[in-house]
Amino acid sequence: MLGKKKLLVGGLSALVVGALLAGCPPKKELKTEVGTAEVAQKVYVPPGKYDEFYAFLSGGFSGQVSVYGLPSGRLIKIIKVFSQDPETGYGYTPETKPMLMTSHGFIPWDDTHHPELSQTDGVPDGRWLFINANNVPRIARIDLSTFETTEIIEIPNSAGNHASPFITPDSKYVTAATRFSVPIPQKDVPISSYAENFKGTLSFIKANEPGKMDVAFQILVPGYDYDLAHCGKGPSYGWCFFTSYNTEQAYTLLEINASKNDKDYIAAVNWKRAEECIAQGKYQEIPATYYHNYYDEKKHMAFSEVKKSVKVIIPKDCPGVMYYLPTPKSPHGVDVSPDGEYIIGGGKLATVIPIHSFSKMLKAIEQKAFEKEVDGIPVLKYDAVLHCEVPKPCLGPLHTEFDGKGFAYTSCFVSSEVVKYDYKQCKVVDRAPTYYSIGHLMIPGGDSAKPWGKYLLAMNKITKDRYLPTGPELFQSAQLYDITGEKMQLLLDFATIGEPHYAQGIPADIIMKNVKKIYPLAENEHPYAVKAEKDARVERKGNEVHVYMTMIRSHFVPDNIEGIKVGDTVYFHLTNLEQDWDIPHGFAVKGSEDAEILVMPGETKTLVWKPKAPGVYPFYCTDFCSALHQEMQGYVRVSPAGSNVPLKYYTGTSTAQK
Ligand code: K7E
Ligand code: CUA
Repeated sequence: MLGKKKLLVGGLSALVVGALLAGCPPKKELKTEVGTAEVAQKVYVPPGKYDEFYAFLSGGFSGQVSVYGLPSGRLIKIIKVFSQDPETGYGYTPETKPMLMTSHGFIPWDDTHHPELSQTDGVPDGRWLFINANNVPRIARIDLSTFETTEIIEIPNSAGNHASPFITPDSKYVTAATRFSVPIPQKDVPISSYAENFKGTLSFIKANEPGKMDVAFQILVPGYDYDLAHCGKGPSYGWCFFTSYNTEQAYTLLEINASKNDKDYIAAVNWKRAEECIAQGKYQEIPATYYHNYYDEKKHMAFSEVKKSVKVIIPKDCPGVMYYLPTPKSPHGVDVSPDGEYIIGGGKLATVIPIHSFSKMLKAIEQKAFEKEVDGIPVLKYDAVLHCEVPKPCLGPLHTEFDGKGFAYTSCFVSSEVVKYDYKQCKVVDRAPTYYSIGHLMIPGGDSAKPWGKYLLAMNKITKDRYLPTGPELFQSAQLYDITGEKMQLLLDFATIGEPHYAQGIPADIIMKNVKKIYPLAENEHPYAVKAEKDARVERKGNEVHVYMTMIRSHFVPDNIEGIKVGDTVYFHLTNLEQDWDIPHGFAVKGSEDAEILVMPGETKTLVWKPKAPGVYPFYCTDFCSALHQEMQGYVRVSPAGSNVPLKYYTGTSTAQK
């Protein structure tokens, strides 16, 4: 750990330096420790040489995103998104709390399923990662130069934002849809009035301008469960496809009542047509309250705005905006081939994998090959849109990715395997077991127009006997396969954080070249920033005390503060004056009810503290920043309410006080 930090050991003797380093041997010693130089060579792998890809895995119920290097499977980062993070103070500090504001108030948690990289011309471009929140419907944008969440938009008229945030090839929109149909707008009705009162929405969210995410429009649809999505590309550009189940419209014991129909639907939405209808005024503006939160990287602060209405298209008022494609048995995943022609459904209860043809779909629409209409939405004839059913693939097919060489790979939950097939010929060519119960799978670029197609990552729900037991809960895992040959080859498995659902992968160099190393201090516009130690100060405004504090290896200014009183609210505004890569400082004060904060070079963050009893309280740096990190500490003296101890503060000698 110390190897990468700059050591400030000035005039200390070699012996003292040695002692300071005890427990944190520099890299050279580490190599000898693990054995021969050869072994050490294998342990030390230069980034971008050995790890060819970044993999972004959703955290499921952790609410975050975890980042791994592939093919090593090494965890390199947890990106905080929808859950408060005590490691950094995300969601605790006044700067970041607005990010988690919603129409339901401050929400410190959510359930993330589907990361989706931004694309240019159908290819992941490494600018942003989007991810959905299921429970309180939201979509977040993560900036991949900082690996920080910079924007969150709430989705109104929605519940269970699962078919989200799948992207159009130009990053114009990301999708959102209701997994749970609900009364729209919400009202107090009997649950048994489901068929009459419950509806779904398919939403298109503007995604290509940072800081300007917004609900472009929603389509009001029959009250089914809309499950997953993927958008068309190439010839099918302008369309997005959403699976639905529960066309039975059951509202209790769905495992039986929503599994009756032989086929449910994939909804094919023509969003170009929707744009025309919006332009022609064929929509209703419906009142809806929802939050849009964004992070200003210069002010180092998040802001919220409340939106009040949304444009809703009723399908019968906008003919041609959508069609239903019958698809066997409660489909789950829907995936579009790199050439944009094939739409593969994952019938989780089906015994076949149904593949629809986009060109056949267009022809069927032209010839009006409809079997019926639901609420103004034509249902196309199954045979008229079907390319083929892949025979005897596996049990419980869920999700599909592509290798760019004409093969599709589908995860099969029930039979715990990946099946590889030629999707034009509809012929299975290989299968590989997974350990166990695979959900999603991911090939870098595997849902895009140009898959990189070298590795396949399986994300498994169950590990059973594969790892050391850890009490009642055994974690989830991922497995990496080499898919360059005819046969898939299992390379390794590794533990995951939370329960990853989907993932995205991208070549390392695309991201590496844009990674930000510091926040320039000169650009820091935080209202409580101080850019030099001489400007550090403490100001009282009634019961509020604002501490403008700096941090640099290895001290705080000021590091002694007196004249704080019980009943005060103390705001420690910390600016990290460092301008070197990877030198954060942390801050914690005894008795603080919030998490610590970690302040990046050039950044300002605030910790709020309400001391409850007189005494002297220590504070310290929490991040091992130099050999003298343990010296990076200070004291606050707290006096009784109403005492007349004057406010003073200093660092160094007590004569430096004001
Ligand atoms: Cu299949 Cu939420 Cu995409 Cu889990 S979902 S696996
Ligand atoms: Cu600063 Cu440790």
